[in-house]
Amino acid sequence: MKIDRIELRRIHMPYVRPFETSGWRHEGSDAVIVRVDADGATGWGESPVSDGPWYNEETYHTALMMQREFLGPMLLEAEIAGPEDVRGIFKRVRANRMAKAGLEFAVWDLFARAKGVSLAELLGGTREEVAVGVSVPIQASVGELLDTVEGYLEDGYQRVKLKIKPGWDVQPTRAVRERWPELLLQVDGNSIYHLEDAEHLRQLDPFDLLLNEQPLDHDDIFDHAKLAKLIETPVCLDESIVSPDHARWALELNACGVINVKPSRIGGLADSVAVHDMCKEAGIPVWHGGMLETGIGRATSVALASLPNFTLPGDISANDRYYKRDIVSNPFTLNSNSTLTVPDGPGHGAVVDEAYLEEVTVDKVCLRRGS
Ligand code: SMG
Ligand code: MG
Repeated sequence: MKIDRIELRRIHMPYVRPFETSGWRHEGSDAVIVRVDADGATGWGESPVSDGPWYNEETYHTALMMQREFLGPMLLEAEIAGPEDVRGIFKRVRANRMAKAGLEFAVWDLFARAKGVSLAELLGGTREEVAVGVSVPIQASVGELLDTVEGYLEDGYQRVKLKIKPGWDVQPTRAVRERWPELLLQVDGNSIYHLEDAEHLRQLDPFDLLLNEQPLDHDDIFDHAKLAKLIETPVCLDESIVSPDHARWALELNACGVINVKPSRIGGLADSVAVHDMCKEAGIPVWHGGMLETGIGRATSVALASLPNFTLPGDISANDRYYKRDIVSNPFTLNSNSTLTVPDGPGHGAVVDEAYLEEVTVDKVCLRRGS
C-alpha cells in the first residue's frame, strides 16, 4: 500500500480543568492530529505533544516540523506492506518519537479499517474491557485534593494517581490514604527527585502504594536501580523507557518492578507491543499511561491496553474527565467497574467530529505523494 495524502493539524482544545505536575501546568491540549489516506481508506492518529519541552524534549513545533519535513515525505515514498513496517521506514530519523508515533498510529488505524478488523485485534488484544484510573494533578491545598479525589471516586474511578513534588508528597498522600484506606493509590513525581532523596521517598512506603512512578531523572535508569533497593514501594518507569532496548536495560538492572507503557513516548505501537511482550516474559506488569489525549489518541490507547500483560489500571480516563467537547462523536464512558469498553468495530473506533476538529485547528499542513 502507498499513502496518497497526509494531513497534519495542530489543535488547541481546552481541558475541563488545568493539569499541573511537578514541572509544568497546562490549560489544554496542543496535540498534533494526523490523518492518512490510501486507496479510499482513512486512518487517524495523535502525537500528544504540548507547547513546551517539559515532559520530554518534544513540542508541537518540533513534531509538526519533523512530520512535515522528514517523516511525512518518507512515509509517502514508502511501499507499506503492514503497519509494522513504519518503524523501519522512520529508523533513519533519531528520536522524535511522538512525531513518529502520531503517523504510525494513523497507519495502524488505516490498515485495521482496510482489513475490517479492530485495532485491538490487530495488536493481539485479549480483553473486552480495560481497567482505568484517574491521574490527579497537584492541587492548591490538601482540602481541595480530598474534594477532587472524592469527586472522581463518585464518578466511579477505582484507582487514583497523585502527582507529587517536594513539598507536596508525604502530607497529601497520607491524607488520601487515611481517608480511603483501601483505595488503589500510586504517585508520580515526573523526574523531580534525586537519588539523595531516597530517605525522603521512604516516607511514602507506609501508604501501601501500588508504585512510585519516575521519581528520578527523565533519562535515568541507573540511579532508579539504586533507588529500587532503598525504598519498599515498587519503582515504575515512565519517561526513561523510550524503546524496547531501554526496557531491556531497566529489566536487566532491576531498575523497576513495573513499567508504564505510553506508545507515543516509545515511538509507536509496534515497539510498545515489543516492550509489553518483553515485560510479560520477565514477569513485570505493565499499565497504560496517559498524555491527556483527545478522543483519537485515547482510542489508540484503549486498543493497546487490551493486551494481556496490562494488568494494572491505566491513566486512560473517560473523555469527559479531560474535555467538555472532544473531537470525536463517540467518547468513551466509564463503566461501573472502572473500565472502558474496547471497541470491536474496524480500526481504533474513534469517529472523528470533523467540524469540531476544524474549529480547534490552529495550524494545518497537507502533504501529497508526488508533490
Ligand atoms: O492522560 O490522564 C492522563 C494524564 C496521566 O499523569 C498523567 N500523565 O507523567 O504520567 C505522566 C503524566 C504526563 C502528562 S504530560 C501532559
Ligand atoms: Mg508519569
